[in-house]
Amino acid sequence: MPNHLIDALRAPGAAARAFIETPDGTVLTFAEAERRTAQYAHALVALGLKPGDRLALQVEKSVEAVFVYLATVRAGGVFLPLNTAYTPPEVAYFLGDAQPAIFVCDPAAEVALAPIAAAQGVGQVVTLDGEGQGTLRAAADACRTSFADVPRRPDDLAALLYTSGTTGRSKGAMLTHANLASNAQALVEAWRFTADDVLIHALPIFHTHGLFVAINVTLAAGSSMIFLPKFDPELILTLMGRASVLMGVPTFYVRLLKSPNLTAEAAAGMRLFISGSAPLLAETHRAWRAATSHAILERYGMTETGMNTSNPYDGARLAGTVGFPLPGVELRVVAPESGEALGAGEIGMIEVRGPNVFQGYWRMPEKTAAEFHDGWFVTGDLGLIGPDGYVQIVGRGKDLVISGGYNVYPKEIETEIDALPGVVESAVIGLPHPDFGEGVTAVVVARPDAALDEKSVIDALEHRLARYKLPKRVIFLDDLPRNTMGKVQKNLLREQYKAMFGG
Ligand code: MCA
Ligand code: AMP
Repeated sequence: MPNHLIDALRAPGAAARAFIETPDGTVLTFAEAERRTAQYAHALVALGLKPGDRLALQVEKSVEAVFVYLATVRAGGVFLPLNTAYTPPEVAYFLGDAQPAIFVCDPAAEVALAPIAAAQGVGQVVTLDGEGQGTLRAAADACRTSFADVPRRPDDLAALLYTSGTTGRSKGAMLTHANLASNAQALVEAWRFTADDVLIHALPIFHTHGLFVAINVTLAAGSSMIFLPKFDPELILTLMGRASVLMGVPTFYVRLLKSPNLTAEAAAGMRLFISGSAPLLAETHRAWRAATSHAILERYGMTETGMNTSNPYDGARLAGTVGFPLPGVELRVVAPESGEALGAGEIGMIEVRGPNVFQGYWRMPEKTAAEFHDGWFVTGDLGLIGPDGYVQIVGRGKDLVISGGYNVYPKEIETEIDALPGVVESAVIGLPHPDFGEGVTAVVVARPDAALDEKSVIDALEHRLARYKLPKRVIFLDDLPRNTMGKVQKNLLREQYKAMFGG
């Protein structure tokens, strides 16, 4: 029996070609990647990884971290990447919930995280730093360069990606080999990836966008990528001359537009600019087209589903829309109350179905059941299908802020703020932000005798929450606006403070 995902990602005839290049000029071929991932797979098996075991990883972006992802899948394991911004209390929750057999962390964080991992029952803690060095690397270097992939069926798990919820703690989305393989193949087809493509990879690799969309598509098409440690607009502009595709969140395009070096000439050799993870403003789409003559291709996805829709490669890429369902994916819009499918132009809840849709939330059958409706996954996004078939997202049914492409769930922040001495209650909202799209903002009701100000609230949250989740502003009010049912009217707060960031 084959290893379903690995086989789908092995592009025929690619062995001798470049797979991944780093800014220092190092180039590794597909054949070298095959050998390196074999070494890591042996090292992971020696550390005790068995088929179905989770491997959690919180490390800086590096080529070696990509190899650990692929090696985990080759060894039959389930890959669980964690945002490098997560604080130790956040990491403790993920390790306790997912119970990985192995946890890979930065050597600099080992002293702080190893006891946390041990307390959560994690058997092995190994290290890898941003340069690709550490105890896991040393173990892999000593291993053989060929590995017989552990057989895995299409419905076996390949990855567990945590996504926060509007209530309670984060949930692990269970993604199978078939989920990831089918989405990679659909995107190769939709975006016309070939062996000639060179992708500029500047996204983090702990989320669906940078990990599965970018890396799996590159592998499946036998393309290559220039792998940057982080987003750097000027470096990207110089690389455009020898690349063909850029994938980014809207903040990438907003920041690139600020550079005087963004010209039609600089972008002339590029084939495709893709945006996703958050809404791209129509004005950004227009400004990009005016500056470069390229129409950004916007697509729509989720951790639970991978990519659902995409603007067309050929044909009009319409600003303010996310295009059409990808091959094999079905999308409908239903009335939130009755659940009945709506006609063209009517706004309702977006639901999706297809081989891309996950298997449910890790060890949360009730939460899983609540998110499905007649076999369709309820996205929590509000939208419509236009008469021409283009899907538009018009809002969110879920209480979610998306800041620079990172999701922030207000409930999580409100729980931390409400626990602070002197706080009566709080409401966290997203306000238009010129750089991040939405800026996290906390509205706080404090007791009259409380010595609280903006700085003391933010300082108190600092070691509990990842920094991108911290409120950029804190507003104090005597009361929160409520409707007759007693529900906080966040829409009124968003309206009142909409100019807070000048966005
Ligand atoms: C960094 N900071 C942020 C954010 N990023 N604050 C709010 N929102 C953010 N997104 C803060 C840091 O905490 C720090 O604050 C300060 O900004 C500078 O940090 P630095 O690391 O230098 O930031 P940066 O390099 O400028 O990062 C901005 C960024 C980055 C490049 C836009 O956030 C990014 O790469 N975002 C991509 C996220 C992504 O890949 N999303 C895909 C999810 P302080 O100074 O206080 O410490 S997958 C998904 O959504 C679905 C499936 C889909 O459809 O793709
Ligand atoms: P995640 O938690 O990373 O899975 O976030 C998925 C959410 O990001 C979706 O449910 C949407 O709300 C949002 N999203 C992703 N792509 C787009 C897009 N192109 N336009 C608007 N929202 C998007």
